[in-house]
Amino acid sequence: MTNRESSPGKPSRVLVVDDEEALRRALGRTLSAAGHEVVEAIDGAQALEHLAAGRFDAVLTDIMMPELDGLSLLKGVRQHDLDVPVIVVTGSPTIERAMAAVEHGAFAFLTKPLDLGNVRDHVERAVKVGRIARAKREALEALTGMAGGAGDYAGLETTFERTMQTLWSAYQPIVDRDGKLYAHEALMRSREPELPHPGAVLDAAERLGRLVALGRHMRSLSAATMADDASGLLFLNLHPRDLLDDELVSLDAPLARIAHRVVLEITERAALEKLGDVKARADVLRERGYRIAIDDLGAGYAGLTSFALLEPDIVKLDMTLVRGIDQNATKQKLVKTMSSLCTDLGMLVVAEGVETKEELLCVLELGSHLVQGYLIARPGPAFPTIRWPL
Ligand code: G
Ligand code: MN
Repeated sequence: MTNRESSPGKPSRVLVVDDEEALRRALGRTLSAAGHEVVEAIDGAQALEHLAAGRFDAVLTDIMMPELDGLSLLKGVRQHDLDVPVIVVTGSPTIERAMAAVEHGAFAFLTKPLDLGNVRDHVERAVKVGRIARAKREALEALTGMAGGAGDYAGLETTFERTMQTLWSAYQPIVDRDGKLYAHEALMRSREPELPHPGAVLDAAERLGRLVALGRHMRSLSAATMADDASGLLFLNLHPRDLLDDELVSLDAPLARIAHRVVLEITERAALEKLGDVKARADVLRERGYRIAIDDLGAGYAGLTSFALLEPDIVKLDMTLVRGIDQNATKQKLVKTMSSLCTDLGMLVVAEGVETKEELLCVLELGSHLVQGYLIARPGPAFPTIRWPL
């Protein structure tokens, strides 16, 4: 194990996979010059042999290759190593390819002609992120004493299947300025000790290429609950990958019948622009009757791509903006500006993660239309009781 372990001091090993010799060599030279130890492979099959023989810190692979192509390689890589970042290169970008790459956990998706400096920067980042992921897993394994643990593909698959059987939806009320119920947000919850948090479940689904199945399962659970409740409004979290699932826009989908009572939340944390024609998808969803919300607004993304792409009906302010807002002038200014801009644009603003009465008074004063948080109700089985402290 020790000789295969990567530590920050060692040169990083990068596997470059491309059937085009001139390009492969040029990439190899660039990356060697940047201090990486480069191993070249002429196709996916050869790459898998290298991966079986030793650990890499990053893989850079072409998509179109004879024998085993880049996407099959991406799937194969995950059976050997759940952490190594894979950068996928393509000559002809299509939404389908980008989708498949995302689904199988590609770290980045680059289009030819390649700018070698840009490739070098991506590899640099990939190596760092991969090392963080590995260190995190090693720490987790040491702490939980799970040899292999979630690092073992077959084991992870079994755990994930078990998790799917016990997943349930908690609901958290979203209320208006008078404390009256406006909607419930459905939140994924797991009873599986090895994947106890929604983040862990999503992470496993992503590694296993099961995001689509997970999204469908959660939507059907919520659809069943909401069908019993004749008029309630449902907020539902989508993974960006769900946006590209045809089942989501299908008229036969479990949720389709109550689409006019559903607000789909799409997180601003994701790089949506990578996902192809998100705008067209959002338009189809709106045609079906769904409304769209941007989730976690202000959680670190500076740009406003998500606004332009999604034209949301509702905006949810990230709880990092809400926490302690009564004590923080910068947060107050930001929330005030966002609330008034959104109001002008006809969008409703939800302040998430309200925990204290002071925070509640403050976000209402600054113009939030709706509020959600532990102060009002913790997420729980359908449906928790609302406490309104004002
Ligand atoms: O990404 P999204 O905004 O959908 O995540 C909501 C998460 O935040 C849920 O897991 C929910 O349990 C949690 N949450 C909801 N209200 C509060 C709150 O008032 N405080 C904190 N810390 N977490 C909250
Ligand atoms: Mn949410």
